[in-house]
Amino acid sequence: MNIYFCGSIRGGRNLAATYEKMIEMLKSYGKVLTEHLGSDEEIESNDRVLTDKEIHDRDLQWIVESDLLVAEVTVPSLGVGYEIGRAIEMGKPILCLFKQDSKYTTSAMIAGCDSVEMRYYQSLEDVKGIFETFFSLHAPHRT
Ligand code: 6K6
Repeated sequence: MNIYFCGSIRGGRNLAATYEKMIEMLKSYGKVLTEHLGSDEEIESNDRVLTDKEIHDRDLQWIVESDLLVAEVTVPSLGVGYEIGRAIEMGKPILCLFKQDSKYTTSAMIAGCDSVEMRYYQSLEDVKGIFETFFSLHAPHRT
C-alpha cells in the first residue's frame, strides 16, 4: 500500500508538527512516499538541491504510484490543491483532513467536491478514528 500524504510547504508550515504525527500514524497502514513533509530540515536541505521541475515531476510520479492520497488541507496551499486535483483525475481515493476551530476556512473547491472524503478533526485521537474508517474501506486486506 503506497500512501501519498500532502501538506503545505510554501503555503506555510504552521501545522508541520501535526503532519509529522499523521505521517507516523499512516506508516501503520503502508509506505508513506512523502515522509519528508513532516520535517522542516529535510525540506530546506532538499529544496536547495532540487529544481521546481524536478520536485513537480517526482511528486506527480509518486501520485501515479500511490494507492490513495491523504491531504491535510487546513493551511491553504496551491501545491496541495493541485495534487488533489491531479489525484481526482487519476481516480485515486482521497481523504482530506481539516482542523476544526482553526483560523483558516476550507476552499469550497475541496469541501464541495464529491470526489474527496472531507473530514473535520479536533484532536489526533479523532484522526486515528478517521484513518481506521478510511483504510478499512479502501485497504481492507492490509496486514
Ligand atoms: C523537500 C523534501 C524533499 O524535497 C523537498 C523540496 N520541496 C518539495 N518536496 C516535495 N514535495 C513538495 C515540495 N514542494 C512542494 N511539494 C508538494 O506540494 C508536496 O507533496 C506538498 O503536498 C505540496 C506543498 O505545496 P506548497 O505549494 O505548499 O509548497
